Amino acid sequence: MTGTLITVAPTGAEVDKAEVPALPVTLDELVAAAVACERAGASIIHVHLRDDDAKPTLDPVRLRDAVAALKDATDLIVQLSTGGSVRDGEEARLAVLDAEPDMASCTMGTVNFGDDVFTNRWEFVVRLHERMRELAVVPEYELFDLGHLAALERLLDRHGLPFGEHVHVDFVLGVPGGAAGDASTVTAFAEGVRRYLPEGTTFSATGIGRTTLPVMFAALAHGGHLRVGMEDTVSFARRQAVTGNDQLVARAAAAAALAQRPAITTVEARKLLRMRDAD
Ligand code: KMH
Ligand code: ZN
Repeated sequence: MTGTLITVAPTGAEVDKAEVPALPVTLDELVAAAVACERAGASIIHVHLRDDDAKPTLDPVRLRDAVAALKDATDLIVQLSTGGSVRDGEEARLAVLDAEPDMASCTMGTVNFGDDVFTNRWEFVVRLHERMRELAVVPEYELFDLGHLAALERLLDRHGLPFGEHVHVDFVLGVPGGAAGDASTVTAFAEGVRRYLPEGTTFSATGIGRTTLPVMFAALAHGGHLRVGMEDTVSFARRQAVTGNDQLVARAAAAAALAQRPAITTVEARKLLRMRDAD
């Protein structure tokens, strides 16, 4: 068993800056958060951008600028979200890949998302998977429901392995409309990975809102990796707001160290995920 890969998802598309002033939304805030999170133990940053009004955007120039700025200031693996917000269209989401990130997310199916629907048609998932391979971008397959495991098995069976031939998935648990964020659900997903996905598949897990801690501890117990960040939770403890993304990363790193699987470095993470610049 390896150490723990920690991904930080600092911003997301849903949290309102006006309600959560600590949310990083400008490029300067994003880079400052990234630097602090790398210091605290993160090796991947999962990026959503905001516009000048702090609303979600997939603007191609902003995406390129963000990739460059993050690479300039940190050694973090830059993973762009192709999920965007529930209002983004397929072409704009696919065009995210043109910003040449190291990694990108690829959600394995449509899921109810609170009062909205996060749409991921099969044909669109296939296009994302194939375009990422063409561009040597490593996917992180996002699983919001158990059925997404079977969808990923089908994708790999029909369309082949991703770039690098290593499969990495992330369980996104506790979304209202998706799989629950509790220990037994993490167990079901971890067993599903072993049953349906290629040997050596790695997984991380994140729990939305108050499911953060049970999901974190269960993922560590199953030898999994961790994703944390203000995309997923803005509350550190009961009646205690998160002060910054690095606070969540530091807590995840401390839990990983207690589990005898300390946070791995960005160099180790690149090797684990078979990235194009792993050596
Ligand atoms: N914002 C959600 C609708 C991803 O980044 O790939 C989708 C999401 C998943 O956050
Ligand atoms: Zn996201």
